[in-house]
Amino acid sequence: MAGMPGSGKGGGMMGQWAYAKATWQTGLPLRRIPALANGSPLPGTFEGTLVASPYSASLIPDHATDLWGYNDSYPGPLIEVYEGQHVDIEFTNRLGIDSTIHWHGLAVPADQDGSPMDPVRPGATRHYNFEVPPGSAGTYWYHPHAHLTNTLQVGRGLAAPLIVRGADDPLRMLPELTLLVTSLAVDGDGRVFAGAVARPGMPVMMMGGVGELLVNGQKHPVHATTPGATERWRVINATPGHYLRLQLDGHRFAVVGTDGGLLSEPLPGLTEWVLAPAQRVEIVVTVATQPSARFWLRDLGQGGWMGTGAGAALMAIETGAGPAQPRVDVPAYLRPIADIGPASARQQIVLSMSGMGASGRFLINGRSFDMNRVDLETVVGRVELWDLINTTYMDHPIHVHGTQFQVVGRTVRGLAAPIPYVAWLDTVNVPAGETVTINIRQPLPGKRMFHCHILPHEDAGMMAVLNAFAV
Ligand SMILES: [Cu+2]
Repeated sequence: MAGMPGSGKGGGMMGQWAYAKATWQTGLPLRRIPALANGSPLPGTFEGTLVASPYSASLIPDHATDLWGYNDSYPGPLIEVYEGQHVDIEFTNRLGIDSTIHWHGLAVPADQDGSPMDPVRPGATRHYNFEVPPGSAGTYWYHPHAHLTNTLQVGRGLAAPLIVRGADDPLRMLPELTLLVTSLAVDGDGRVFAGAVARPGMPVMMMGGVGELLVNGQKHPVHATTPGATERWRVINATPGHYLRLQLDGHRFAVVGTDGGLLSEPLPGLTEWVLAPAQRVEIVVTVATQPSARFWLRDLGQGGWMGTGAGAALMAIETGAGPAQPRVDVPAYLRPIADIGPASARQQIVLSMSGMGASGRFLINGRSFDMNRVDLETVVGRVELWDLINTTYMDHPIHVHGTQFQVVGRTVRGLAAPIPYVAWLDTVNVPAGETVTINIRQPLPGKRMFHCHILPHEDAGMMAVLNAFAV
């Protein structure tokens, strides 16, 4: 499969994947994603307006590209809120098909979480209202969660960052970058390659691997910094299904946070980090002290079905003129992460596939998604062990709505593998043939989706309904 998706070479059974790739402008200064304005004068409230609509974007020289965006931007506006704040987002859908906004990773009430059960019809407006949960400071994102069309909607540009800030941030002294990674297949005339976003059937298994990897909507942007600077980067994998294996040329970095915010202690000295589709990571980087140096943030490629195989450059970092910044040490201790166990119930979630080619389906516990069926039941607040059992030959990043969970076990070829650190996640990669065990609880009542976040897999059935009962 190496080099096949988006390689631009036609012919053979994979000819349907060929498109004449656009020549992107590269080397532009890294764009900072503009923040959505808060329309409320009250400090405890955030009020904003989002409109999802088709619009004409300038992505490649001399051609317009028809994207779908929030407020005509790619990526959509950054929402920055505070723990405990009341959020009121007025959302208008001008896409011509049902849409929603899902607040990925935040424990908001089920009827405010943009599930496919609550579609916003074409032309309609609704308000999303929720409190930002205490203790949720971290890096999130928002995107549509409409029935059967998520690959289309996210793949056409509907994705944006959401940052929750807390009152007490041990890393507040560091300058920050938010890096939202998307993939987009655009041809030489500026058109979005339809095969990458809208084709049902067999190709859905590979859709996530099609297209250019972009950072904040740019190909190979340049982040200008200063020699020796220590920075905090929030990286969001907003691709429809591409695993990122992040590496920084000649540098080690510390991971300080995951989906649900900071770790208890930094993981220093890392050379790479795999970020599954929909996951986030916060890293602290101290760049080289030499002036006028240039190096790259790369995706090394995960191989297999959903990766690029070969590595791809994402963003250049330039140190510029000196003098070198003084060294900044990351605190050895960041915040407490409570052990949410012990569990009082256990559930099995089996991931499988049926059929091949255009009739192939992706299944959870033997069934394809039906929003009129409840697949799993829980009780609000009850801690459960979930065994996520992947019987397929592909990895699946499993996302559970409405909560953050902790990985407590992993089984590789029948043997238990160690879990090296405790972290809050809302999306966990379940490697092919392996079992991942999580500790999980739903803090709020209602029906929640859980699903594979390779969006073509989700659209092809790998999603189920969890109902949490209040007691
Ligand atoms: Cu999957």
